[in-house]
Amino acid sequence: MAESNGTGSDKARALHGDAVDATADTHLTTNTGVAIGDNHNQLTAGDRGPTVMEDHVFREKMTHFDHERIPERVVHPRGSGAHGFFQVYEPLTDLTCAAFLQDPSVKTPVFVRFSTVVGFRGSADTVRDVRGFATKFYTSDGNFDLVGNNMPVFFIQDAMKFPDLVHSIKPEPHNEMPQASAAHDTFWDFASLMPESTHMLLWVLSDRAIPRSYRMMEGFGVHTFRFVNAEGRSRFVKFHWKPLLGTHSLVWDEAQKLAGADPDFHRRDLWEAIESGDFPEFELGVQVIEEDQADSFDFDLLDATKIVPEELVPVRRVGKMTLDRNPANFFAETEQVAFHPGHVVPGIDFTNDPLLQGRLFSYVDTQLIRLGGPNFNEIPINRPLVDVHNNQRDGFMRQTVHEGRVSYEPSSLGGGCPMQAGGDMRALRAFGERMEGLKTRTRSETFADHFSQATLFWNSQSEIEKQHIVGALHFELGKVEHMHVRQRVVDLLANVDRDLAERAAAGIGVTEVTGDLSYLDDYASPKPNDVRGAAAPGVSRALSMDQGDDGHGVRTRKVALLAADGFDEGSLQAVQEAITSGGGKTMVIAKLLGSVTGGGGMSLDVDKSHVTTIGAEYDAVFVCGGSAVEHLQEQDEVMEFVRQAFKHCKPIAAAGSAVELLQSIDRPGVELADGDGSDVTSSHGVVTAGSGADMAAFAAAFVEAIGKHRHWSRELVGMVG
Ligand code: HDE
Repeated sequence: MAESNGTGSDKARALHGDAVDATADTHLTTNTGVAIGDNHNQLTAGDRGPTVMEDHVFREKMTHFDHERIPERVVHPRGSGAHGFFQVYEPLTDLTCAAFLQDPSVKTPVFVRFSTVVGFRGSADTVRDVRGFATKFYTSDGNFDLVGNNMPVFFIQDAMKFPDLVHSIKPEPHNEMPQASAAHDTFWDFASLMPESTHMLLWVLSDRAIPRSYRMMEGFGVHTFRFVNAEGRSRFVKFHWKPLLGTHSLVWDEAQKLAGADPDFHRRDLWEAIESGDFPEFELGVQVIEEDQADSFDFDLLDATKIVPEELVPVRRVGKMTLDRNPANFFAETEQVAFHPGHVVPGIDFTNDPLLQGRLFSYVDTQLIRLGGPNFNEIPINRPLVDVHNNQRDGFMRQTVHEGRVSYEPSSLGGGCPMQAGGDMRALRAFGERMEGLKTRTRSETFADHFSQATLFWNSQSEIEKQHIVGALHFELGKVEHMHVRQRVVDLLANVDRDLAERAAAGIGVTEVTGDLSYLDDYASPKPNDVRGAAAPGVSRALSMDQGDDGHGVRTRKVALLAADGFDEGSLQAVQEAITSGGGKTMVIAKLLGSVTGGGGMSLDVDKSHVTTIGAEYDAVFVCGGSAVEHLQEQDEVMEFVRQAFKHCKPIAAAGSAVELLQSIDRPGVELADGDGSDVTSSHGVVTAGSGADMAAFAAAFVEAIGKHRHWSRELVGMVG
């Protein structure tokens, strides 16, 4: 067996065989390698005459261009990829024989593609949506794809409903609107007729659906899988990814603004982080469940609308993935990568989750149309690092040249090779699960509790998170034209929590909250069970993102320094020093590009002008002091920048004369330091200091405020709405 003992660059080396330096110092050629003398003019009959048929150089160029596009993914078309590697912390031999989970010294190369689900390939990154989190591990036993999402549950229980779900959420077929949004009639019509979607709806309405960064979101395998060890012993497993930068989100208003100002916000964030050496890291977590333990749960492990609460089965962190290299070519790698939940390796196996079972069909099928035939695993990004030997032959675009006359097995002519892996060899062998029952098209009764975990999720949210969910409902349902659909959603939600339903109803003109689901009878919709899960819903802390200071400080955070000529150098330098030494980044923003000069003559390069950036692109704002304040106060863009930062609950800092600028923003309830004094004051994430204060202490207080990500107290006490 070939042992992968390499690093993420193994895949780079493997890809390198196909790589071409696009700017090599050479001349243009045709696809057959013949030098092209003129790349500007067609071959014509006379210099003002028509093109002659003979011009095969033109035809080759134009034909290739005309065929450049391949179909985008039917779901998840918009995505961004990155290379990296994975290392297990300690051998997991007792749980699984998967080769990449045995040896902590082995770095298994990976390629990850993050995505939104609904929007087209050119849609904005920051829309409200589930995020795909798909990882291809190039292991020494072949490729393992963990094709997950950033939410642990799904809308439906059976793959049979997937085309309906996707048709309902995609732009409506008559006018192809809206783009990349669930906020329209067909989605909520469908969802309210599918009560099994309720739990997932709450996740999608939560801020998890508008992540701050791909680097700051969790990932989940969603389905229950199996770990199988060398003795053939099986246990259930749920896969998790835990971002080392913590789980953080944008706020809705900011997400909408970013969709306009920088539709590539998440793609750029990922790209720039990797380029600057801030490699995103995620720990792989597993929840391992013994078969008999599963029987004691009040939900069915095969039901993808359910989580296994972390309080019930803790997540064990078993290894770490580091993304350390950007793709060299978007199309070749990110667009052509083909994931498939069926790509498992010995030691990992499926369960009978009917959603997973359906996916096992869909992914290969979709690659056949998207990548044009059955040879897509020969595309460099999809090729395993180990050799491929089988008797599959031919088909469009076959690359491999199989030598010899044998393409069948068994054969004596080929010396019996390639043969089946023998009993003592590492090979895929389906776990021998005992099966019995009638062939039937029915939903198991154990799938019928659609609300308990939705209630658990709601109860586990902080008040601010609840407010955001209600706000999202007002937006989503506010866009729904049919009143009876709004009413149905409210009644569905009343089965989760009365308060939730009433708060939702209040913003969308629904006056009565009944909780009556009898309308489902008219549509043969799957009925929820009358009997809720036996355990009381309670609270699961892991479901809330709002856990106070997450201890990640300013690492990789982007801080705007609003500057103008005459800025105070001492406070600016203290802030710059504190942020960069904590691993954050500062960006100087001024009215015009070029440079600004400080009160003491210091020159500062301007990174962005107000024409090219908006406040939503930064995690925090520092307003420069000194005589710069007089200029800054006159600039509408500056005042708007600070107002937006306040509204989005971001940390804001100002010292000395800049405190005056904050005063003019007029936020009653926020305490500000006396600009002429020597105190440092932190109030609702606004950090101010007098000109006589210790600037290092001021900068440290700002860093602490940034570490908290957002200061929701502003929303809680009604300073912003
Ligand atoms: Fe997918 N899904 N999916 N899905 N999915 C695809 O495959 C499908 C589901 C997920 O970055 C498609 O190559 C069915 C759950 C990701 O390339 C397609 C069902 C989860 C990606 C497909 C589901 C996912 C896809 C479209 C219900 C989380 C993007 C293009 C039974 C666990 C992968 C493609 C990438 C992509 C089918 C539900 C994750 C059509 C039938 C649940 C991350 O095959």
